[in-house]
Amino acid sequence: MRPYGLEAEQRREPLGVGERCPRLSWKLESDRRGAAQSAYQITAAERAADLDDPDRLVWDTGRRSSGDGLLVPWDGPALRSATRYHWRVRVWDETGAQAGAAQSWFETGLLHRDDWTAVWIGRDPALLPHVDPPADEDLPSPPLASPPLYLRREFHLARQPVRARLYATARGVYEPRLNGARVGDVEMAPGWTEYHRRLQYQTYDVTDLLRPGANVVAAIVGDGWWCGYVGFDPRRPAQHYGDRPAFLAQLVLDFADGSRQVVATDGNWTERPGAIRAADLLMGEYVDHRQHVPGWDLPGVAGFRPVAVLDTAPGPLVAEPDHPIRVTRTVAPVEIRRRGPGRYVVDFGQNLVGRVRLTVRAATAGHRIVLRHAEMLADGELYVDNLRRARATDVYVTGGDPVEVFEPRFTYHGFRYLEVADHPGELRLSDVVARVLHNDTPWTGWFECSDPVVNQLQSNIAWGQRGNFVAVPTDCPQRDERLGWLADAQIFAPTAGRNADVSAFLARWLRDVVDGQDADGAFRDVAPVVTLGREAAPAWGDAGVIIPWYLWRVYGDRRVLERGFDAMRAWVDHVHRHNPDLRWRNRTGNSYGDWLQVDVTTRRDVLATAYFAHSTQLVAQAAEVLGRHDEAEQLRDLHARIRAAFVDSYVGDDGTVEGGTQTAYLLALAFGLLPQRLVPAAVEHLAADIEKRGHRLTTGFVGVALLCPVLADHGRADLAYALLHQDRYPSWGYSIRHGATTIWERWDGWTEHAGFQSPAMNSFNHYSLGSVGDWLFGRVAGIDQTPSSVAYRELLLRPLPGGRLTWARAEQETARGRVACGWSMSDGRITVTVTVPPGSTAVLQIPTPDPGSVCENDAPAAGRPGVLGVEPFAAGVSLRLTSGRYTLTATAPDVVP
Ligand code: RAM
Repeated sequence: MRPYGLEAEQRREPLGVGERCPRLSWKLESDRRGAAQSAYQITAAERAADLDDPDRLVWDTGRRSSGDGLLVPWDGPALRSATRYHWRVRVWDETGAQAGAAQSWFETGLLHRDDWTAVWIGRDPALLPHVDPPADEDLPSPPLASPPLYLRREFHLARQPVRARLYATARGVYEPRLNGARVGDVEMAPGWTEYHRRLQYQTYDVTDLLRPGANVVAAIVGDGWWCGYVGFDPRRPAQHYGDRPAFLAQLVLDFADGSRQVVATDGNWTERPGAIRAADLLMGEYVDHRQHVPGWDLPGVAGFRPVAVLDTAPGPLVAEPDHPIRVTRTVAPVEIRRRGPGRYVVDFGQNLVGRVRLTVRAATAGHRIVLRHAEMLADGELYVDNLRRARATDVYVTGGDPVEVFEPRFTYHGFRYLEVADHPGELRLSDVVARVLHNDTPWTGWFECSDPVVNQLQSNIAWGQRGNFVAVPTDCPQRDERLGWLADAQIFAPTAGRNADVSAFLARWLRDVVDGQDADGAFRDVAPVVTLGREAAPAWGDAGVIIPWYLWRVYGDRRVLERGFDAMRAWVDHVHRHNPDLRWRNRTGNSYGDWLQVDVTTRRDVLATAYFAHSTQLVAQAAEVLGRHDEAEQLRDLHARIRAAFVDSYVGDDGTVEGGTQTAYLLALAFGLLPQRLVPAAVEHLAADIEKRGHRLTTGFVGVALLCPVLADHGRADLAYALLHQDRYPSWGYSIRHGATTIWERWDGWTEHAGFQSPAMNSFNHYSLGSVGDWLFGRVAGIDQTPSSVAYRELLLRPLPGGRLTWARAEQETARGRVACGWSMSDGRITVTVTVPPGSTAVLQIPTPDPGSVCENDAPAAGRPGVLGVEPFAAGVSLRLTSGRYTLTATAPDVVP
């Protein structure tokens, strides 16, 4: 058994950790059945070599009895700023024998206020009227503010530093540079947070970019979320944050003799506009290569003007705590069509989020190429109506070089199609490539099955996640919105956590959610808060309870509960205070109901009250985890009373739920609101509604997540599969049949009978309706955990053969290690293969009509190593397993297609 995947604060070898007591984690792997950790020891030192010298350790936990390697908080001496700590973990196995060891490092950021000497710099306000953006019909209207800043500072080094770090951030978005080279690979830094409360700085290792003699540290700074267009607010967002971009950075150089030199932003920096004449997240970027100053970020360049010091207080700086935005892959075009002289439509074959890189050859200077982006085509031309005010247009003016490469920096678009207009020559497939960007959350999940349509669904879900985990979890990436809508995030979080490690990303965004909470305890519909100032709607505000609970359950992140608990509690108290009769009818904000449901209307008070009960129950559970037993007791009592009120007001003696919609039943069943005796009848009513509609759904954002799970958990897997395989409108399959490569916002985004939905709200890349992804992993393949398990400590493996599928399998890199579950059926046998990581146990339920038929290698399963028990359960056999890999077979179940 050996530890691997070592992380500090949920990231591998992070630079610039801001936590005073960072938490260390590792995973385990072993081929041996029953392998488990019984103890660990962590040692840490400032030099890797010192890990072997007990006298030079800065921290030694000694041998600690524990089965977990999950988020162990540093409890050694106080950490120093800007210091690398190497650490090693050693583990002992279940027999008490010493097993493997592994090592890693993390580096602290600037932990103290007075570590910062930098001040905010920007363009001298007196110069602003003299640097107009270019007048061009393809620029956004109303015109953007002044062009991005090109900032530089020359300095001299007597010798080579042994270590150099750049700590930087912007009011705006920035790209750092050193001696003519780009620093790092982070895009759209510093990301988007509730800037008035927290502004993230990034840390870069720049040791290799420096040299003795003259050096230049530089940056380009654009408007970004700080002062560009954000959301659907038509105002320039000076109203949100500020009216002009600014930059703050500190280059810290350490020399072999222990001395230190700091180059920080101050009045000695200089500035001028450069090739990027305008840049905006929604509108696009305008680059005039003729304005490029060669070598502008190298020593000895003239023509720059002094900057102004805009602010001497650094502000609420925090170290970036999660994976930054990066370009994670490129996508080549599948087709280019010429639509007129110099005008081409490029198809990338995939709705994606990022921007294009265009290579232009041998154009004369001053040639103006216009790039527009769209998700869909109409009659072979870009369909851009649904982008609303987002112009998503990039302009590149050639500089006359033999080969020029254009890629915008400070904008991103959601698109599958690109129009290149006024291209000077023949546009070839190799001249253009799409660059995909998003927060670089490590990919941790893989699902596959025998049906290509379901695999396409999984692919669409994954692309929706990539495209919308950009700075914050956004609703959509293309139109003038891109906001951190709370319901979308809570509905999709369980699916997101299957595909990728979203622990640090969501925990960071939750701070924005909490920052947006008002004094009465109400969250807002979006975080960071822009435009939408009212209290959040039911199922929207509840994200502030559901997501922390989710991060605890799936990642074992207790700190997120500790820090979030008061806010969670305040939210439930807020709803309670305004709804003393326990039906949530007051203070429902914009009450969106079951948003974008079809053909039906789920009653808002039914949905709201169900969510009130659900959130109250989760806060009670969180209180229990945190040892706040009295509060837990009160909340359990409140939950029981809300549940009684729900039944009293909305549930009939025959198991009907008020309104009779699929979502009304799903909420009542999923949240456990019905008396047990009424559950079978409620399931029948739900099933009858689906059947009467010819196996079609009516659910919107809220209900859809519950649809397949509730059906499968109540003996109607046949209907869950019928919905999964449905390809008539409305269904997932319908969009796929019509070429969808992402999840659409609306079931009727485009239909044969009505064409495009209203362009006022019609995104083709919205992940909410893709929340079924959790069920693909959790039931179709079968990876789940028992209700009391945390971070997959006790797996619940429940493969569910059904529908057209002959096999399915999933793998997940969990916080403890690799989990796998898959099944296949042939020749009257079902074969199930599972992987249980060291330290975990599993309850594996194999559906089979013949409990005695379960074998491994032709031997009865009972008595095989690692098999702790075999018992019949309703539809098959339940096995208790220790860690290890298993391949079991049994008589195949009868599956009604
Ligand atoms: C839309 C957003 C989002 C949804 C809200 C209610 O504008 O796209 O997805 O949560 O409305």
